[in-house]
Amino acid sequence: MPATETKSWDIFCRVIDNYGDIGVCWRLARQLANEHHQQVRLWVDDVNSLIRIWPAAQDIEQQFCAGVEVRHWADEFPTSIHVAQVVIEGFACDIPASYLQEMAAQKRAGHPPVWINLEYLSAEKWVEDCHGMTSIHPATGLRKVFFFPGFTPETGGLLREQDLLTNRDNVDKRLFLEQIGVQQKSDSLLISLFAYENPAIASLLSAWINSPTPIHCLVPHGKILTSVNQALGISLQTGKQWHQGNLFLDVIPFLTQVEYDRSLWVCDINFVRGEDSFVRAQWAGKPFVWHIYPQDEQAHIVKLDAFLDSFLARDNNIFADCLRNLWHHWNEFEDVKDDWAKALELLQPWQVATGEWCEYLARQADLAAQLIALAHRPAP
Ligand code: TRH
Repeated sequence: MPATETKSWDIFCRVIDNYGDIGVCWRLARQLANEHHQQVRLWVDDVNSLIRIWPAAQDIEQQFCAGVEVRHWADEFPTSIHVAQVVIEGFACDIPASYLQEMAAQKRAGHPPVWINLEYLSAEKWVEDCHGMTSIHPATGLRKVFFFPGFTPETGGLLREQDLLTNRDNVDKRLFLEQIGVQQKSDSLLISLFAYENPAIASLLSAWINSPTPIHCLVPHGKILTSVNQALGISLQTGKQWHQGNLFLDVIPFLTQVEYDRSLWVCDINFVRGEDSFVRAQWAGKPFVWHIYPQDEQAHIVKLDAFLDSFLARDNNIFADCLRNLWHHWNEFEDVKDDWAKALELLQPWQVATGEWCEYLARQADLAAQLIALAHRPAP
């Protein structure tokens, strides 16, 4: 990769809930700093959510971590902050008024920052039309670019580090599982289970208990564990194991973001949610089931279908109906026992399709590279 001029970047991240907002911003910050040698400052309003996915971070106002300057974004924004050359609003969060004033001052001085709104991920068609659109801020005249991640070359792409696929292919499964304290049951299908609370888990667990193939499920501490406990009438905690019929459950600790990726690489099937884990499951290249972030008025179901349409349109997927049913029923809290049984019968074509989908995505420019290109493009 040709050397890129180093620019200063400010990334602003408001944590709405869970770990996806910080998950995406943190990956991006690390990649810009470490792979593209950019000078990156990440402003996050909830440092504890960062610590959850990156325990080396500390609950302090200012620190350097993994090559990134991390600042706590408090209500009172410091006045003495120099505006970066590139400013990213994570998921349409509003940057502080005083910072915006400084940006306007930079514009008046003849060097306005590149101002980018990094949007949420969606496979809907309109994303291609809106990606790269700009608007002029009425009060300051600053130009803002709307950057949409996505699954086609007409979008901003997906976060993908340069060595991601090589690291994935070289992972030492036995060693990694040992490191996280898991001993895989022999001949079992290894499944990672990350999802929101979901009553449909009762039917899935029942299918797994009665499965012809042994199922070894890794479930992290969190929302879906609550549903698992409710469904089974138990109270499993981190580090505990549970076994019934052909199901072996391991409650594993919440992993670092790097370890979490590895867990997806070594599992045979991954249940994921939200945005960031959903993308990482696609890079794992293994069959996955998506619990999409629920939105008002069922907007998320439109997004779910948009993704399924793209994913399933690529070739003659004999498992298309089966996958649609499984994903829909999982997201609509319905019984998934029969869907699961069919999906297992079609595991081989499912594996082929996820592998090919990953290759298709990997041929596209990645999100950080596209941001770099945007940041270095001469101003219009
Ligand atoms: O946590 P999520 O549900 O996050 C979000 C937020 O809810 C957000 O508001 C919403 O807009 C968005 O979804 C769509 O799911 P996500 O995006 O997968 O983020 C989880 C992060 O946690 C991801 O970076 C992976 C990381 N993670 C770990 O680091 N260790 C773990 O053990 C696990 C299970 C996840």
